[in-house]
Amino acid sequence: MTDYNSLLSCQSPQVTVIGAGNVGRTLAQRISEKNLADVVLIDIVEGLPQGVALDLMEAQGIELHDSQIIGTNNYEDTAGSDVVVITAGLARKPGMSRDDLLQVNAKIVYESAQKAIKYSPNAIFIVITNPLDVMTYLTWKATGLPSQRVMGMAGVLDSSRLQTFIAMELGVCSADVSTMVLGGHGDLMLPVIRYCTVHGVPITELMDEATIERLVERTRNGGAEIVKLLQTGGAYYAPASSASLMVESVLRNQSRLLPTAAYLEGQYGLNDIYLGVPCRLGCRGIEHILEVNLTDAERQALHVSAGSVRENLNIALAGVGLTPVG
Ligand code: TXD
Repeated sequence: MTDYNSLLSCQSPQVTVIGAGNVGRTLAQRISEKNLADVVLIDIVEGLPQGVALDLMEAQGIELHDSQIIGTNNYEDTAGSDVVVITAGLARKPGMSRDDLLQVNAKIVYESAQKAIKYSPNAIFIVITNPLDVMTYLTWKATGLPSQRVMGMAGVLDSSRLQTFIAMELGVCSADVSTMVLGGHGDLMLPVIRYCTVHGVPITELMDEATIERLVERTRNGGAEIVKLLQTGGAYYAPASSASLMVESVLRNQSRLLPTAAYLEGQYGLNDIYLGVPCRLGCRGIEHILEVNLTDAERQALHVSAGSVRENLNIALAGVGLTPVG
């Protein structure tokens, strides 16, 4: 007789979110409400992740999802996760740049990644903590995973911000606007205007140069604009949506082509660095890095952005006792 019980796997996918602050808790909400996975929310502050998880669970019957959400201060409870998202660290205060967070967050992220990999050796890691490209590299080092299994979220957010600004300027639906922002998640990020379209129509045919430049500047300052308005803390709704898109592409093996901080080994003429480039994301993590054609000026801008990431990377590596890269 067939043993039907043995055929059933009762295991839902599990995502650990490290850091139960604004981004982490909003991401837990997005993941659960989309029914993507069960969520383990972990934080260093006692009671915080437990309280947030309970609050989210108390909406389950209204939001009608099946995800279990638990909060904990103990890495043992994160065991067997399919995806680990790192949001732990300090957020920006008004007047602070992303790079000001470097030293403190380096230690937090490096140690969190080391603890998480112990209990979830098969996980794919998605890093959110700033400065993003540097923290993603540290996570790769800390976990010892193949680079395809470690990635950073920033390009989806930066592209989504530019998408929003173009849609607002033209009075069209954001869904019809397609944008591409590459490079580091900092003031030197590279919005590639030639690849931005409204339903296939290049935006250069719809807006003059000065308008495009204004929207590009607003994108570069997109995080700071919100920090200034909020006064305490930074953006978290759009960052959480961006991260949940990446989690979804991995868990559902969707092969979405998303700008992702990926480890480069010669692509775009860059080596041994994590930087934002278009990637196909699926169940194995980064399944392909797409090398789009860049003009000389765009390529140079990407390399300048990489140079600034590398400077911070070397400071961060030294801070956690690792050898700087060339
Ligand atoms: O595009 C992007 N990558 C980003 C990055 C977009 C938005 C925010 N970005 C960065 O994410 C931001 O600059 C911060 O570095 C992180 C988290 O931002 P968030 O707004 O969520 O910060 P909070 O609300 O201060 O939450 C951080 C939480 C808080 O609850 C701390 O107690 C916790 O992190 N924390 C820790 N958790 C676990 N383990 C350790 N060691 C730890 N230290 C702090």
